[in-house]
Amino acid sequence: MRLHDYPASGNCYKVRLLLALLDRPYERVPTDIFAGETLTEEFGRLNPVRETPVLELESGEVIVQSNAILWYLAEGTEFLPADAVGGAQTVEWLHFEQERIVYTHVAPDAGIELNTWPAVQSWIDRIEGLPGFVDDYVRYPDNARPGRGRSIYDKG
Ligand SMILES: N[C@@H](CCC(=O)N[C@@H](CS)C(=O)NCC(=O)O)C(=O)O
Repeated sequence: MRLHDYPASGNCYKVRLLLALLDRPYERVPTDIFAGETLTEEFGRLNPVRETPVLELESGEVIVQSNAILWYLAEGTEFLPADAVGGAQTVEWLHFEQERIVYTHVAPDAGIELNTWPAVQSWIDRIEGLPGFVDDYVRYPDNARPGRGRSIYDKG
């Protein structure tokens, strides 16, 4: 598997985290979203929306949208309950995360005080205690500032 990945993206971090928790090998393809690397023809063929993460499977199939990638990877593991309520609660969490959190590290910037959300904090504590947990999320570099780079947000 090949993951097209931006280190400072919470959406990419979620995928790296699940891959680490599942101990799945993969090739990481660093993609600087603020250096125009999502604006190339090659990247546009992978994901016409020009966003990371993108997961390329060995079969050649491509999965985009971080939560779709998480769902694919989690299938058949303890991270995706097989029962209807568990599945519904997983979808609930994935939507809540995209709407309000975009992984925990950026939540303070999104105006949410995580420590006032006991369910979120207990989720973080549980995940951080799992074997294989990695925290390789990095802060946005300088070229992410408005006017400094080339991305879908700022074509320069
Ligand atoms: N809903 C999408 C959002 C993906 C997204 O916004 N990706 C950002 C990084 S977090 C990106 O690659 N942006 C491309 C750009 O800035 O050019 C997902 O969850 O995968």
